[in-house]
Amino acid sequence: MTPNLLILGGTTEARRLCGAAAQAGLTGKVSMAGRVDRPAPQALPLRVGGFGGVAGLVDYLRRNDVTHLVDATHPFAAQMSANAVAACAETRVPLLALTRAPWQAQPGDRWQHVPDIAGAVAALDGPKRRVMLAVGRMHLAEFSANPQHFHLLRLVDASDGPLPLPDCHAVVDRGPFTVEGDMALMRHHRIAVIVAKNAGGTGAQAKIIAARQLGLPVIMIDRPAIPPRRETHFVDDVMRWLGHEVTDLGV
Ligand code: 3Y8
Ligand code: NAP
Repeated sequence: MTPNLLILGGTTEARRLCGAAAQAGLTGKVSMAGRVDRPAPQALPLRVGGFGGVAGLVDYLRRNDVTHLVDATHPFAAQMSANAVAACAETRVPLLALTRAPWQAQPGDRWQHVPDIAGAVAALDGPKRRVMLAVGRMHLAEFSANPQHFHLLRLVDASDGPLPLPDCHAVVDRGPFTVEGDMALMRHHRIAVIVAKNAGGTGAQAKIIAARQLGLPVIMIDRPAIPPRRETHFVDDVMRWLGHEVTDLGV
């Protein structure tokens, strides 16, 4: 059966998979939620916006004769991933997740693991500190529980309204980031602690290496639970799963 692929995207790995699939001449689309103003260009046609829950995704899969679903979303996109498991169980469309291993603490890392955003907020209770919040925009308001801190924020898009934190500075930038750039940012703003999601992969890893080199503590937010599904960390595995013999895909 000639694959008709749907990739749930929004990550570096999803973009690379789109490149491999396009290079192999496969038919398919990549999907994003529409969280940012200008999504990065993708090598497959892009659809943007929610599907409308599990039922909406079931309907989409059927109406578009999707033969294979690859969930290449970010590990914190737990709702999307759970919906994909449920929709593929209902439609029997084969599902494969393209994921990246969580970061593991290395010698020199000063990590404090917390289970979720609320745990990160609680870990910041205490006297004024200079905090780098490298967790995006969607959960900023939760950190207003500690207004005494200075917060350095990094956002993909400039905020269209006042930020929910009284003493903060927002850097508008999208990854992948560099260690040198993140070390300079931390030094310039005299950062004392970094808050990070355990995204894994390389696109957000610069701040973790920068913190290690500067000897700074990291409040590391562990990943949310996702229902079990078939997974791989490798684009080549996905291409083989799609019945495409892997050549030198150069990705
Ligand atoms: C819309 C689509 C590529 C993909 C790039 C990766 C790497 C750079 C690092 C920091 C951490 C953060 C954030 C981050 C990274 C990659 C990858 C990754 C973290 C884009 C993109 C979309 C989003 C959504 C955005 C979230 C936000 C999270 C910023 C594209 C650029 C913090 C996650 O303003 C908002 O509403 C932003 C929302 C979800 C998390 C949040 O809570 O705010 N990603 N990021 C996707 C969609 O609409 O479906 O334009 O590429 C993709 C990327 N962001 O092509 O190389 O693969 O993870 N994204 C985190 O990891 O903590 C930044 O600053 O150090
Ligand atoms: P989420 O909380 O798991 O999803 C919430 C809802 O957003 C989903 O139920 C779905 O709406 C819609 N959605 C999410 N991803 C989608 C996609 N790829 N295509 C179409 N609809 C999607 O997801 P999130 O954490 O907001 O992440 C949204 C997007 O940003 C994902 O593409 C993810 O890969 C990317 N991203 C997220 C993070 C992060 O830190 N969360 C980091 C980097 C990139 P319906 O129920 O209506 O279908």
